[in-house]
Amino acid sequence: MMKSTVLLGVPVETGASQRGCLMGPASLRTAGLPETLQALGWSVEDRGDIEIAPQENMPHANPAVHNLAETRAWIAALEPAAYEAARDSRLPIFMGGDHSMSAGTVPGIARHAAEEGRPLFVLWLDAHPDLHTLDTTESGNLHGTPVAYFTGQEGFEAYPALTDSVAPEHMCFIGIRSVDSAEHKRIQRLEMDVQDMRAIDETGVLVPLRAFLDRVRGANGRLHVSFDVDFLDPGIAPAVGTTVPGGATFREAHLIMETLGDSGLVGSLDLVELNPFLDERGRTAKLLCDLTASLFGRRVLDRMTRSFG
Ligand code: 4U7
Ligand code: MN
Ligand code: MN
Ligand code: MN
Repeated sequence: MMKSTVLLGVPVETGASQRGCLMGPASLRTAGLPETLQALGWSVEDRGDIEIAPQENMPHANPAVHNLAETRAWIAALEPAAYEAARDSRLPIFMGGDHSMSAGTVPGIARHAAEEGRPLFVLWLDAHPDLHTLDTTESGNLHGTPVAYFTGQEGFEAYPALTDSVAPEHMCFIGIRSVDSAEHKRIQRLEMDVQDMRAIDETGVLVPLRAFLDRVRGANGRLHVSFDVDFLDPGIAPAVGTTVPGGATFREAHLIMETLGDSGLVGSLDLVELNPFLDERGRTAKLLCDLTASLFGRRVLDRMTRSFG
């Protein structure tokens, strides 16, 4: 288990407005993700890409909602695959694919955490909180719904029944800069730990990150990190359909990943929303690969840390 990872490709794009995320897993492999992790001393088992069967159209009371049957099928396929990947390795990576996939990966990880008797915490690195329900989404793009679903909110009768949810107080969002009004109300009602970009400007990334990691450690929790490419500033990461200006810088993002790696608390990772059709000479895929390397222990100079092992 020590320094072992499972890679799972999730070529889903039906949750996003633009096509292209389907190519995300291939782009991450082409950028050298498996070899990068091996060079850092990790054993890597690539389980290939998950597939779903073609789906019949499934209507919803909210007429904006589309690709509901596909999303439902992805969640059903991903929950057990994520559970098994967490059971079989120290730190599995789910290579997306749009963010609707986290509605499957996080519940699967939550089931494994429950079996270990540990609470699951989730760090959501994203420009958006993805807190819509099927009733509140205006775009109908289901990559905007995973957090509301896996924290057990109402309005998901059309998604598979949740076995294990994540407590809203076990969430931390960093990088937020695009929030719809229904999401804003939900954040306030659930009193979630949401660090917007203004907070990052004011304190830097380490103040809220360390406070969150202390909470995870104090609860003997297990941490899942969900990394949406639009967390990053579009100037360094153009390969995403939902760019929002004013995102995390190169060093802010690496510092987060390095600090997460040093903590030894991370048990699973989503890399989502990479749209290679929009990339420039593979630079976003390579950046994601390097950020993952920082989480998996790549350092400029060694330091005394807990880390892996
Ligand atoms: B992503 C949005 F309106 N909130 O619902 C929506 F701003 O996974 C965006 O974070 C959702 O990229 C973005 O469509 C989902 C929009
Ligand atoms: Mn385990
Ligand atoms: Mn997202
Ligand atoms: Mn986003």
